[in-house]
Amino acid sequence: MTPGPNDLMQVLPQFPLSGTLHEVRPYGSGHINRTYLSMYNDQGQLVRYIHQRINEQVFRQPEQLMENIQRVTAHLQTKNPGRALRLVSAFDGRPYAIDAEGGYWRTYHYIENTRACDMIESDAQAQEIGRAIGHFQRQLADFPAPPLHETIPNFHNARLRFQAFRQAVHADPVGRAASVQPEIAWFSAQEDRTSLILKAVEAGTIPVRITHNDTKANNVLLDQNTGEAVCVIDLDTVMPGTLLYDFGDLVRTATSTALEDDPDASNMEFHPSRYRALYRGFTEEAADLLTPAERELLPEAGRTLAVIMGVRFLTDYLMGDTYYPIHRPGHNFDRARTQKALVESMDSRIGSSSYSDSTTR
Ligand code: ADP
Ligand code: GN1
Ligand code: MG
Repeated sequence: MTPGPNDLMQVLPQFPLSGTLHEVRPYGSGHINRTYLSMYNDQGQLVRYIHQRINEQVFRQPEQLMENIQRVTAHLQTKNPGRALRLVSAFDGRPYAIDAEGGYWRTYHYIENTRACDMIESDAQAQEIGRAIGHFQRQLADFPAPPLHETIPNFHNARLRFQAFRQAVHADPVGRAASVQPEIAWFSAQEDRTSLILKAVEAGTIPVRITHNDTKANNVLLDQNTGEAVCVIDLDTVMPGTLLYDFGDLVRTATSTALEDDPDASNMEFHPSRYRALYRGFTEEAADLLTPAERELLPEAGRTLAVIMGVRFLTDYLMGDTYYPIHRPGHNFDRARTQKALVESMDSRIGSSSYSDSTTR
């Protein structure tokens, strides 16, 4: 048996898991939660689970968060039992367990024969991922009251993200602002355009629905053999939002030609045929949900999310890397630069006004 970290080893006995523990290891490339894979031997059968330590710096109300996830997974189970995330409740019936330091842990059944792609490799994959998120939207369209908790208030609020960015530039707590002036100037110039969707939400011209809010490509698991989308994961930010943000984060991550943290931003371009495939997949499922006002803003969505994420990465760089984990100096700055390069590539291919007509035909 390979021992895991102490805090995880403490909570495993609180869950009804099958058989004897064989191995535990860190898993996946998510930024926010600490994720582990465990393998159990149940009378010769391998049974796997995913365990996650909830990041309480990011999710301040873990019990509310888990209430949301319990409700959402239960709802998705009624729609498609074979293809929805399944929580394992603790012996005491709660959807989480607490370790000796007060840390919250949850357990999911591992979804076998799937993989999460950090970078999309084909138009077919982009189409599948678009379809999966469109389908997810449909499945949540009849989600029953009461409303879900807002696990991160104002998560995609461009105005507040730019405000935090300006404060970071001004405070410059680790003395990095002087060396990144061109990027500060470039992102600062994006604020008005990046606020278009927010303004439409505030004006009530586009509807607030239940959305995923973190639809980066690696949050859709694909069948290892067929490439078909099997399951949408990472449900921490499922809460009221706009479908445009979900489509936008798909565009940001599924139409890019480089990893989000590529140290050479010149590798990052917008890939038009991936966009067309993604749009096809998404609208195959979600076309009849879209209102005319949402359709009109859909072409702004990818650009909006890429700028918002770039601003968040650059803010974190300026603040001394307190939110996103980094694995090398300048990691967050590299992430910000790829987002800038992606937007510049979108603009240069399509013209700065819109990439709707030229890309969806
Ligand atoms: P984070 O919020 O840190 O991104 P995720 O919930 O996305 O955490 O999980 C991190 C990674 O773990 C995913 O990208 C995926 O590779 C893997 N993963 C999570 N849940 C499952 C599951 N139920 N089955 C298989 N793999 C999973
Ligand atoms: C985080 O959890 P993960 O790695 O899927 C972040 C997203 C960012 C993304 C950038 C709760 O997503 O908003 O787009 O990193 N999630 C949270 O890679 O902040
Ligand atoms: Mg994730």
